[in-house]
Amino acid sequence: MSTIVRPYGDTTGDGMVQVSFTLPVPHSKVAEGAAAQLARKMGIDPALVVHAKPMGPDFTFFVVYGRVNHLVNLDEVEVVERDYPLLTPKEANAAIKRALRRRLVVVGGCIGTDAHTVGIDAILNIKGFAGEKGLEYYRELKVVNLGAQVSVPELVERARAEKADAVLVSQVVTQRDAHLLNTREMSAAFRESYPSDRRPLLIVGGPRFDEAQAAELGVDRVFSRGTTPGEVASYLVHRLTTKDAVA
Ligand code: B12
Repeated sequence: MSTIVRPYGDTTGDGMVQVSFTLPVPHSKVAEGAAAQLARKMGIDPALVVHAKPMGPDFTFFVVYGRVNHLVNLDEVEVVERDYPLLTPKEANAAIKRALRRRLVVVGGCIGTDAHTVGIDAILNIKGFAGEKGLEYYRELKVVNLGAQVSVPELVERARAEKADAVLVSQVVTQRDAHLLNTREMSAAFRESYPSDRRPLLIVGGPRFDEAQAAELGVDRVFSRGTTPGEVASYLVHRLTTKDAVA
């Protein structure tokens, strides 16, 4: 397989892409021209405005279809690969029992003003996600789900009270980088309140996080869209029951 690729539209390697955006301009010929100009500046040439819809009196939504001339080198793509084995719930339970001789405690919730609980519930609640049961299903995991809009002091206090091994935080709203600011506030609060060798594992998740951002956010791991409970359980087991796990 070639490591140099281009987008596929009508024929292999023709470079065709489709983008959508909104401009703060009432719908008109000028607005459509502006959309085409923006697309050309983005490297789409020729750029065809295939859809334009007024969004109220002052805005227009566009879909533009056209050719990009850029190439992508797969060898230069950087991603965070899973560096731990995927376990079944049975294997995860057995590993926890063997290593800890007690249940592993997980405290989770949405911090800040974020009320999008569907994501954290998909990971924690027994009903799970994508055909996998959530962490509540694991016999050797004790799950404390604090739900929506948990303040950072409240999260730290509850983590201490429960003697949490891991804290799982969800952030879905990204307006004004709220997810990044809240995560940094949370990780700083845990560092302040625990000696470094006693701090629980800090895990953050949400659809718009970049998995490569863990270090700069001060957390141990970032999970993004499409995460399944089994991946999270396997990571917890790897980090909290394996002596050679990378810190
Ligand atoms: C459902 C929903 C709501 C519901 C939430 C109900 C609930 N109890 O959660 C309600 C109606 C309350 C709502 C309200 C709002 N919403 Co809303 N909402 C959505 C919607 C449609 C779906 C989100 C969802 O449930 N996804 C399904 C779950 C399973 O996916 P997920 O969250 O990505 O989770 C997965 C992974 O990310 C990961 N994950 C997530 N968290 C964690 C945590 C850990 C520890 C781990 C390991 C993994 C993990 O695992 C999950 C499973 O794979 C999205 C749009 C969309 N299609 O995504 C908008 C969306 C998120 N909402 C949005 C907005 C703006 C709002 C409001 C501000 C609207 C308003 N003006 O009032 C309010 C904010 C309320 C608040 N205080 O937070 C915007 C956010 C934009 C942005 N850039 O920030 C979105 C993107 C819609 C949009 N396109 O504008 N919303």
